[in-house]
Amino acid sequence: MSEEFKSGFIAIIGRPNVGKSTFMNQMIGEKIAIMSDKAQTTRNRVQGVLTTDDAQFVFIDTPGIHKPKHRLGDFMVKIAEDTLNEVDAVLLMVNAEEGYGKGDQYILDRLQQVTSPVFLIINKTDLIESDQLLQLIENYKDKYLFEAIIPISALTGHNLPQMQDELKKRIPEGPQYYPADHITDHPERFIISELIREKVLELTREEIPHSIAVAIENIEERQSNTVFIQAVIVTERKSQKGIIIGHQGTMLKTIGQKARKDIEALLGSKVYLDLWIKVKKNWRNSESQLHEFGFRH
Ligand code: GDP
Ligand code: MG
Ligand code: K
Repeated sequence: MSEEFKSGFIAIIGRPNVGKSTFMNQMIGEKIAIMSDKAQTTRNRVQGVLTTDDAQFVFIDTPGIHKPKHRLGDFMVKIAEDTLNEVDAVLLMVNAEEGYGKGDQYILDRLQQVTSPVFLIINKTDLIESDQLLQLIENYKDKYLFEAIIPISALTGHNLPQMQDELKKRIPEGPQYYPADHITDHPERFIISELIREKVLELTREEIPHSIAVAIENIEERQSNTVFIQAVIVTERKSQKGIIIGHQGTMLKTIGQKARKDIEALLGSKVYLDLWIKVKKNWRNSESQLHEFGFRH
């Protein structure tokens, strides 16, 4: 690996049908198309990984930035915002044909809280005239301080290489996070771990510091509508482990039950949650362990 290898996490947001999946397919190639059926459902957001000779782009389809509709809504919006602050770039995709709409304002308002650079990607430019495009760019310029405004056509591939160059300029030097042939993963991992962490903090009150982490070790669909999840709660001290387990395991059981209910609501399917606890001293100081615990996504 050369010294200038660059890598970054890039969140893609935008209303349904603006062309996010088409864009991913174009960027990552036909391999990810296998996932496209599943990508239509909320429970399998595609995360695509594009690896070139000198860069790795990890694309995350961030759920929950839209106006919350259900019980989990506020939490999801919070997670989405947290995620957007942790990534190296955010791509807000809009449909060139639709122009600027009310839904966009909600998203732009939320994005005001976001510290990562935000690119406006105007997609479907093959459907409009160039003077319309210029007008659209002018409109959006006034609404938000975008890092750049990039018109593309995900369908024809127009301007995609230029866009990739732009992105590469903005992502930091970094390691190759995933093997070159790794193209997708379960992006709900992070939300699931946060749901479990939330329950631990809620139920143990002040006794457990925020220094705990939750690692999702495995997510697997066993039968058609049951998801098997193996997760580990990581604490820094043995005494904390005792508190989380509780008297005869009652605390851990309650944490598991409550988390499972929320995860079932999130995924829209039955969940079997296998919850473990590990003590790992000073895990917070180790970069590789942070990565292992999913703090990068
Ligand atoms: P998503 O919901 O944001 O993932 O949107 P999709 O990728 O599923 O695209 C929605 C529709 O828009 C599909 O019919 C695509 O073929 C179409 N589409 C996507 N990108 C373009 C584009 O650049 N030009 C045109 N004309 N159609 C596009
Ligand atoms: Mg899609
Ligand atoms: K991944």
